[in-house]
Amino acid sequence: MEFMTLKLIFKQVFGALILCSSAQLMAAQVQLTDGFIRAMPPSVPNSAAYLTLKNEGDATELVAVETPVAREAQLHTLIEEKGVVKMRQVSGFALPLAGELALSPSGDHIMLLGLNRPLNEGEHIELTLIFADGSKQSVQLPVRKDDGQAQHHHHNHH
Ligand SMILES: [Cu+2]
Repeated sequence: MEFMTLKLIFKQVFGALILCSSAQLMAAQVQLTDGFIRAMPPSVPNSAAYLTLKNEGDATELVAVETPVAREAQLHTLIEEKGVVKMRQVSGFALPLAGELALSPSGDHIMLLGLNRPLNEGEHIELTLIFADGSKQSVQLPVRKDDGQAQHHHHNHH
């Protein structure tokens, strides 16, 4: 009798655990904590997006990005070759388990190629992030001048 009760409890706990993990799979596990798209002069057809994503789920990878404002969005990294810094396309950016992915002007970034129109400072642009498991998530990023410049400006006292 006691054994049967234990077995029943175990079954219920186990069932609850399975429910939990499948519910987690459905929920958004990646959160945007920061990001912007670099404002460029109207004559420049390309720009770049930078963002910080917090991953609250299993390890995954950002494998593609789509946006209505550009012909193509590529994942780029910066590499140094013979003292020259170059951009190189990569197949994905890793999002470690319970970790963070940070894109910045000094490193990995999302390259926006062939802008349909000039992006105005202050407007918000939609990016669709596509992950290795095929899941998608939309984020809105503001258009603004480079972060470094903004910080520099902040320290400029009148
Ligand atoms: Cu690039």
